[in-house]
Amino acid sequence: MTKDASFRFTHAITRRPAASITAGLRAVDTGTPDLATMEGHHAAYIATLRATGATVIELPPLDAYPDSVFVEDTALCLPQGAIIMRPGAPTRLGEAAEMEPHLRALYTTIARIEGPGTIEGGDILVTEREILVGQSARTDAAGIAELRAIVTAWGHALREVHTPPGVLHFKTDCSLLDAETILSTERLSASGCFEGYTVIHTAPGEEAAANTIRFNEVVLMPAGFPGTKARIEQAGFTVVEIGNSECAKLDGGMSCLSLRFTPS
Ligand code: CIR
Repeated sequence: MTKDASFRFTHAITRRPAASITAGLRAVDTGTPDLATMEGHHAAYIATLRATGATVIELPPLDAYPDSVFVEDTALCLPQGAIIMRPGAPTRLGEAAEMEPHLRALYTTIARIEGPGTIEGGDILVTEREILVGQSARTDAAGIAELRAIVTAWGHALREVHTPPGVLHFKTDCSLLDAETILSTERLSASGCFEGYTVIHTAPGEEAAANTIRFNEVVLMPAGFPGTKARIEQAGFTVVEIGNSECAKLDGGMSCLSLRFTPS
């Protein structure tokens, strides 16, 4: 890939949360998300992306899809083109088709996971040297095989890894900080999947801080994890904290809320 293409981007796509967010999927019920609070957090997230100089597209709410604020799961955006995913959650399958026209408007090359396998963007970590994909309750072997055929033809190496049991997505537990550095929970890195990278671990008891995004000069991380924040800052990164209390009730975090890319 072009240098730093895994964390420097000209564009992002987001979608405003819908009133139906109260019906969003969750592994464990820890309370109903509050729409107004989530909208405030979402606005701060978008403002932070924009402050880096990027163009941020805000799509309107989609009431028919309670989880549609989590746009990351609908597509994988690479320098060569965008790939429309096939979400494994039946209530989310239609979200991918909703995203496709917006990517077609920006990219000349669009591919699609046709099925029957399933794959969600939350299970895919793109680094400077490879694409890591974790099987999970949402992403299966057939979905990964289809993705592999597409990205291999575009010159990428795809490596299959494992999402820890009980964790929604591979990236629930990790994120890319720069070309060499990954933030990870200890339970995920213990599998050995990040050999050859520099790993910064989330602080004890702060596993929920693992899902951050590096976007141009900043790292956006969920607010309220001082130990992990200090570790990231000590490594020289500029951190912006974003409220995530409402998305967290639906197992969502920083990466889920945007597609980040440089169209080609
Ligand atoms: C779901 O279960 O699909 C949503 N409630 C959360 C999706 C989070 N997406 C992501 O981590 N990429």
